[in-house]
Amino acid sequence: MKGTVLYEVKENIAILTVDNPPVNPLSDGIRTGVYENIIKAQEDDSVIGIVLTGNGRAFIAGADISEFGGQIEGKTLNEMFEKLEFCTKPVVAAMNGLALGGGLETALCCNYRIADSNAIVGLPEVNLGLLPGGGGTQRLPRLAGPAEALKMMLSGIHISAKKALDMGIIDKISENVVDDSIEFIKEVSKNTEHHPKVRDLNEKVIDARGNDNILLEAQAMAAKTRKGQFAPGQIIKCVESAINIDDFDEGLKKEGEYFLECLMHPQREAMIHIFFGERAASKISDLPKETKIMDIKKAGIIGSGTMGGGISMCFANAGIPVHIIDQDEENIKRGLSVIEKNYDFMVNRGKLTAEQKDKVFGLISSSLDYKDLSDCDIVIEAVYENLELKHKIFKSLDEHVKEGAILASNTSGLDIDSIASVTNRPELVVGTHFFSPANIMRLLEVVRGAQTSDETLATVMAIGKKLKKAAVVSLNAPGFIGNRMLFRYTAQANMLLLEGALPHQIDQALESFGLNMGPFRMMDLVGLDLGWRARKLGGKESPLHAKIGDELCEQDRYGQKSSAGYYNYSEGSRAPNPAPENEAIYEKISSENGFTRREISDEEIIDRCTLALINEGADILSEGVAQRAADIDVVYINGYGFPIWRGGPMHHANAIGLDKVLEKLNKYKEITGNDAYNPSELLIKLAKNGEKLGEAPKKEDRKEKLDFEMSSVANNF
Ligand code: 3H9
Repeated sequence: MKGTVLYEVKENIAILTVDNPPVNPLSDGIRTGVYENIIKAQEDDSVIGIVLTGNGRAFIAGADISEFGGQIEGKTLNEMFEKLEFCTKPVVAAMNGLALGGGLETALCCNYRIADSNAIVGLPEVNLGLLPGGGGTQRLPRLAGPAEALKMMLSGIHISAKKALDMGIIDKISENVVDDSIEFIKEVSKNTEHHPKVRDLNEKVIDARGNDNILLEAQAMAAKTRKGQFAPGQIIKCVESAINIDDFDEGLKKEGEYFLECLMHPQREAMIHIFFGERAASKISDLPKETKIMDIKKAGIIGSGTMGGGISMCFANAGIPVHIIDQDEENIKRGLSVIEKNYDFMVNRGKLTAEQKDKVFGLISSSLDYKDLSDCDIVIEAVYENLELKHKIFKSLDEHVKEGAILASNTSGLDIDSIASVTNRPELVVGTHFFSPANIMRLLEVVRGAQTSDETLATVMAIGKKLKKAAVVSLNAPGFIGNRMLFRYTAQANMLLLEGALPHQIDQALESFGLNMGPFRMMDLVGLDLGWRARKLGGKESPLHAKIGDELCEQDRYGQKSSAGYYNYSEGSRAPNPAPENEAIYEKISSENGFTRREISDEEIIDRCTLALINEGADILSEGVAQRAADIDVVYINGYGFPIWRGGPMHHANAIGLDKVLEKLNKYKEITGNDAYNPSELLIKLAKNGEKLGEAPKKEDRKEKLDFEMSSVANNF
């Protein structure tokens, strides 16, 4: 069994300590341990009460997520909760640290809750496609009121001990939870034999009866923030039961039924795949465990534009001083004022206090001189995509930045080895591809060059964790992981347009599949002119899939920036309006290129665009550019708006079945003749063996990596 519960008696109080490092989840050994030790304490006549606490930094981080979907051993959570709640002696939860999910639910089954001032509580099950199925949906509304409880459960937010006290979730804050809990039991035991149970506190739920607004507001919140997800609706139904059903156990029973539906739902598996996928992504298989991690005390950023500013905020938010360099004073002034506006916005929304803002903003300095970067431990270049310019910058950085410091590029697809080659420290050069807006987007692609050292890579991954990013390693290959997939995906969206579908139909189909934003809205946002200008400059003909976009650019339709692209935009608005005037262009380009426009179903649109992602993802994996399929999923969910509840494109492929994926690829190859649907060899092999997309093949079995010189992907960045 996993985990143990330590037992000791101090001053006639039994102290049960949950020990299951690093964060004390409720694995079988813990459930059984708590259950048996409660019986032991009850049977010991000298014991007058029980303190339940955790070892290390957590009280209890929740149910053991790795057990979901498998066979459960030992006592069940419900048996443990019942033992706690109906214990004949008073039980205090001494919440020494994190109390999340089943951890908070454990505390809610105790008579009293005393928390350390640094403790964090929350019911984040929704992030795993689940609901708080250990009584949380019935007990939290009884303490915090249904409206606040719903907000907590639908957002999955972590809240501080201070806030939990204000909300009535805990009874007291203490700097010494175990000793204070012992004293507390001794004191209350003198005055009463009746110790409160949360299940009996009905006032707040009864007050909410008949108030439809509470549930309506929750539904609106779920629709806005959790589009397409199954668990939020189940949570709301549970709270509705808590409000309307008199019998607490009947409410618990309903919760159990709704929980089971979540547990069996494919979204649960998809979301837990991402939970473990994000953690696995930080583990690099060929890095020795003892790899040294450098101390990063100060960072430098080249460029004060949108990316440079956002990256600077990430470092400052993590408490790391950061120095920005730009080539002219005006740029810096503008960049700093954008950063300050972003912080002011956070203050206005109550996400930061004015003092906190002064502190983080105070960590950002700036100047025009590369010499001012001499004491930085890492410098990240964030200027526009031009290899020559990057060469010039890295030569200068190599000259001015101290020996041993890391030099990183924020390039979204240029050759890191080429950038490293102009320095005398290629082992310290690495790609750090942040996504815009960098202070908000979680994805960080870490690009490992041919000479990037183990220490450099391990250090940058550690920085990623410190900056609260989902960091994923990519080998140095055109478009890395995300943009290479995006390129294949948008190319297919464009082919569908050429063949007869319209932008709004394609966008709507993919948005109904769960994408945050359809491809044409996205292309309008990014600007259609970037690729067009690059092709014009290079004297290159437009590839087939870019012909319509390039023609729109010829007519000054660059996307949102010119208020016209695939859609029309009114002044100052980002809302897309139909552009019927484009239809003549679509028809002309289609016929010029030999296409007879046809009706295309939503199913074909979704299939073809997702297959393009899956097929390219499989190639990326077979080249070892990504370490494992889950890394690709983490990239596409955190950087490109793929729905988390589908678990990412690779998980989606595994869920459909790789034999089905192959069948569809072959079908669309036949219909369109398009090479994008030539199935990846890896897919063919895995489907044949009845296997799934997982780890990248061993080095000797890998396909040759895509070449920067030859690749059509590289020519588009
Ligand atoms: C639940 O409670 C359902 C109930 O309502 C009852 C239903 C009947 N289980 O994230 P880290 C592992 S659902 C198993 O790197 P941090 C994690 O995989 C649960 N393992 O550290 C990692 O392993 P490894 C509700 C878990 O400091 C290691 O611990 N609870 C669990 O950045 C360290 O994790 C949640 O959703 C777990 N519950 O963050 C909380 N939690 O070293 C989920 C962690 O092998 N957990 N591990 O890679 C978290 O949000 C973060 O892990 C936490 C720590 C904030 C706790």
